[in-house]
Amino acid sequence: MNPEDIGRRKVLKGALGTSVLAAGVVTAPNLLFPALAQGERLVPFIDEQSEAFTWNPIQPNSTHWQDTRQISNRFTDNDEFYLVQHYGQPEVNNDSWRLKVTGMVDNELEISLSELMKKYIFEQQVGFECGGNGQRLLHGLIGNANWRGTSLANILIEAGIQDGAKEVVFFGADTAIEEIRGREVEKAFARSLSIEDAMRPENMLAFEMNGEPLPHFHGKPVRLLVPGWYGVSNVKWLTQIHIQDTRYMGRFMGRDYVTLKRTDVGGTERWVENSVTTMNLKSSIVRVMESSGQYRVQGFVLNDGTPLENVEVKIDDGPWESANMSSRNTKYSWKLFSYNWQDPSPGEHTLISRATDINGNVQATSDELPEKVSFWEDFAQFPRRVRI
Ligand SMILES: Nc1nc2c(c(=O)[nH]1)N[C@H]1C(S)=C(S)[C@@H](COP(=O)(O)O)O[C@H]1N2
Ligand SMILES: [Mo]
Repeated sequence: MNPEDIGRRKVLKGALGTSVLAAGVVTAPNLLFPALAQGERLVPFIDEQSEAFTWNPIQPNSTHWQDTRQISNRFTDNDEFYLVQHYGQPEVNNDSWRLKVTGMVDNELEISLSELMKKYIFEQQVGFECGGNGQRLLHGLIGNANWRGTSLANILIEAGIQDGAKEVVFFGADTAIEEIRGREVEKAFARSLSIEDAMRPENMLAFEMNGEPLPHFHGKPVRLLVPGWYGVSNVKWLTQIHIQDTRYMGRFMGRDYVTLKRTDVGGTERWVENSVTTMNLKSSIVRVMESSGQYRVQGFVLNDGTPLENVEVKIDDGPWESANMSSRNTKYSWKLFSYNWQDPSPGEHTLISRATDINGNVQATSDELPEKVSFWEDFAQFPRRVRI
């Protein structure tokens, strides 16, 4: 599918949205991010990143990023939601698929898909980004969806975690030959959580995405969702949950998705490595719309679920001004915002946004962030340029 087709489909979606609105199902706040209406136009960004930006159609086994300038809806379509997979996209048969729960439990479990779909079901809106998302992709490794699935905590309670257990490891069906210290070994994609993190009630074994069975590329039939954490935690094609009394080591916990920062450690400056876990507070402007001389600046916020105090937008050297938040935002969704830009003067302008949470954390500029050499966790304020 080429970008023009996507554009056309968006318009179609917009038209459908309007008829739903006419039926009174959707309330006004959804209009914060409508698809392009008649007479509306996207004001092009003129910053370096935007000019270098390319958008590729979805291909099997490859990374896909959204064109964030097209974000027009609370939910990302399943076939636009970004894709990252390190070991390809394994074929998993729904009928023969089993989820095994093994290790330090009173009852080891082996659950079929139809059994799983009858247990402790709930739905929630969750948005997330890859820990490797960044300004170079205009933050396109991102998406927001409504998920339906089973409570992880309840499965773990059913299995009965034994005393002394420390860690819960989640294995995917996807494997690859990795060379580790000179030896070639077969490894499955895996991530782990402490028992405490694993027992959070919002953790979900998801089997539906936006009302459809979980698509193949997104981890069919079941994936883990750890709301508020970077995408790498959300193990796709999940087949085994193993409980153990030692820390799990592996490429995606200990080698990749590890940030390296220079920070103060009890009074001593040290280089610290941290496995990517909860999402840092981040906002970004994604598009500027113009209609009959009225300008609107739109963007998103992602974080670990801490409620926000506000999101502000600054134009050139002007003051920080509050943006409007969509009332449809939920604790773990992406949070869409919109700012009415009054009477911009002709010429070039710099637009920037920053989010503040209720604990007083303010999204930093890149200069204010501690020295960081890894590209993981790119959450600095992101200045954008437009010409009016
Ligand atoms: N089994 C498996 N799960 C995985 C991965 C993977 O390579 N294999 N990649 C992770 C990473 S790094 C990200 S960012 C998210 C992406 O999820 P999505 O492709 O559904 O957007 O899946 C995570 N889950
Ligand atoms: Mo990722």
